[in-house]
Amino acid sequence: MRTISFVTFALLLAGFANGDVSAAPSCDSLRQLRLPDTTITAAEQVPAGGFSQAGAGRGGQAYRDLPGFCRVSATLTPTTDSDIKVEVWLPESGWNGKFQAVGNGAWSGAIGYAALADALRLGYAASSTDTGHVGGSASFALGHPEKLIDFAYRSEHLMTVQAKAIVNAFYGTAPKYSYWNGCSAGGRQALKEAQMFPQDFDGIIAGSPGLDWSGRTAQAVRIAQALQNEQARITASQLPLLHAAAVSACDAQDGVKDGLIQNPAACKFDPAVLQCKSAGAANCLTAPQVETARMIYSPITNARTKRVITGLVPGSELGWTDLGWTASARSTGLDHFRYVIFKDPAWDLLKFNAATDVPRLEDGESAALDARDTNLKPFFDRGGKLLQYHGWSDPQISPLASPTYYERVVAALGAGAVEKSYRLFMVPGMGHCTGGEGPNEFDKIGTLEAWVEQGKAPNQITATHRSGGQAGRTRPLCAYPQVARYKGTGSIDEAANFNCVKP
Ligand SMILES: [Ca+2]
Repeated sequence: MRTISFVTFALLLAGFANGDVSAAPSCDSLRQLRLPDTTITAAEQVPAGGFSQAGAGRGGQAYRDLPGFCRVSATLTPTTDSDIKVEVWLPESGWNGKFQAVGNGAWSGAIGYAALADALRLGYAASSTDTGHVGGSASFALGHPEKLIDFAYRSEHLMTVQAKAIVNAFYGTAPKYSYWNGCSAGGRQALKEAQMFPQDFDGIIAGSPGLDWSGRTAQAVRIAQALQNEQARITASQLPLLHAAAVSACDAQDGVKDGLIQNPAACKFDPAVLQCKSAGAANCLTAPQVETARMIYSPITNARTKRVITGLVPGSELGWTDLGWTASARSTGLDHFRYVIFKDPAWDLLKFNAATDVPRLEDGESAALDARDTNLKPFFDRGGKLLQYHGWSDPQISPLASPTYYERVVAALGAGAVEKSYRLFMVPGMGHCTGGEGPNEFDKIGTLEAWVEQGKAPNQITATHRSGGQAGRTRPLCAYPQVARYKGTGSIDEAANFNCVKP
């Protein structure tokens, strides 16, 4: 038996309830905690500044400022094929009384230490999961349908349930508020939670969500396939040229020439303006390169369901260095077709056929990864708040997927219900989750806390652009569908000189 007796544990809790803080379960004793389908594998006190983690993506130096905490590791096994690793970090002192679950990226397969640390610094009890497998490939899914479900939504939900139980055991009280905070794949997880497990969180941050997960894989594979032809590739040195032309076409539409397109959805830009007039000309694109750019901006329509899978938008070009022939956009898309759709590790990009393969995306296991269900009513009805953001210059995940989903939710539930519970902030000039030319630093968790805990619904959020460590331009981010409009006087680098208005 891996448990302390229930009686012992209940006595410890009773001691805490009577005000005897020293009788609350110590970090050590959490090892004896018994939870369904859960094995606590470690519970150790980490002194202030004492955390370092090989493979955490940053050196120990990045964690020197962490307060002391109780680090709990657990393995969740909801099915015989499940192997879900979870960590729960519990501040030893200064707990803010709240719980924050942090999301993952791409195919994940790793605990998100940097995000856990960010939550801990704010006083949160926090948790993260590896989503049930190790490593960044989808090969885990081959022959393991239960592991794919763990990745799709089960690991995140069960992590949340068990982490709250661990919080309760350690502090002797349940968290006052619980939040999800994730971007990219973590934004997909965020929306899955809101859609499927409305009781898990009081507030959910869905950043740059891969909500049309499967559709995005088709976009990634289509582009990667086209770029097998070297003639079609736009070189890194040509991207600034294309970007300048796109911005030039639409920058002034929003009333301010500031290098930013406030509403790229309304920007009509044809890269043919850059097509070379003669062979060997410089500072121009060849006809195949123009076609590549058009493809990247263009949607794919599912031939069977007629659903439109949106593309990237003008302004995002500087981020196109990673499309198609390297790294993440290609591998996440390729992996989806290999291991989820065709279950064939030898499947190759060259086999992709949009007419026949795209309809497969909305079936079975593939569809289960998407987070496009509009039924947020149970989450809204119990008071849940959803804060979504997406950079317009996201080169990884179509930013148009976010307003498309928002509008579908409005159509399904009505504008009134959405107004009370859901805000989308599109961020001009922001890349994937962060970075880019526009003001892109803003307080997501603080904004959500104020909404959930004090009823202050955010209609605008001030964002800052930082370069070289210096804070520069500020600008309001406006609740969709509003956009920032210059008042006509004062610096265009000061948020106060802008209003949020209907476009
Ligand atoms: Ca502008």
